[in-house]
Amino acid sequence: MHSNVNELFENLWQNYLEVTPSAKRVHQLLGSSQQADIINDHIALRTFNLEKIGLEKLAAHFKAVGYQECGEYHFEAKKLYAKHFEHPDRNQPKVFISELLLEQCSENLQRIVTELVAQIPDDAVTADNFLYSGTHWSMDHATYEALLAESEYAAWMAAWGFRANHFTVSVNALENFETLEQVNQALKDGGFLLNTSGGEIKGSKEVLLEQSSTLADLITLPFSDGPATIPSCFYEFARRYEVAPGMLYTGFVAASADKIFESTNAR
Ligand code: OOG
Ligand code: NI
Repeated sequence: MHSNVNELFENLWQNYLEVTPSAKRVHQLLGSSQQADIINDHIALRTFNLEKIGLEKLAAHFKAVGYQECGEYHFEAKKLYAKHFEHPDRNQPKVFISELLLEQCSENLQRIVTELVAQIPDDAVTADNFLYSGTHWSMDHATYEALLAESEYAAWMAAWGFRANHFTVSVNALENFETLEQVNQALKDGGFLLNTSGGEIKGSKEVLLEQSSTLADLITLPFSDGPATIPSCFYEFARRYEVAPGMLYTGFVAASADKIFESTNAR
């Protein structure tokens, strides 16, 4: 595991860029000339709730660089459970980790996922690079489609594996924009497609957090029986409101998160 938080995030960022070419263009569009105002509010990772690779196994890598558990979230319809983590250094991004609750899924899905996960070497899970190691298995296109028919989340996870599925621009820190509406307009003017599930803006000032996101980039993945183009990763934008003077809300909002997950849906 990494012991340096900045090193961990630099690796997660480079790995995310490999499958999210639009991220660079987002920075050009939103950042000031020096780009020093692009601050990450949070990142998110996904997994399956099998003992070998469950949420806590991912969390251990963040705890090793000083993160602490801060909140938990339930997504009944999507069969997901999540926690968020914060670093004592408020400038470090928050971390949102979710897991698919396999016992609530079909036997076929459970069988497919168990077979994929069995191919991960035990020592891969504690290795420095685990959180940006991608997949440890090969999969054919029919298997991806079978997962997709039941759970978009399961299909995404089987295709892309362990990596940050999004980074999130802190709108509060931007110099050239004040509101999320302004950010969304600039993105649309720049040709980006936004996730409109639950509206372009999820949340409100009342729940202390407003969020929007792009639709995931479309990237060609080499399945075992040939390449296919599928959604990879996306970019999110978050504006936080004060809970007290000078103190921004640091949690997440389950109803909004439920819609953000859909940024990687098939289109
Ligand atoms: C995480 C979705 C939730 C947020 O900010 O509420 C989220 C995911 O898509 O894995 O990122
Ligand atoms: Ni997010």
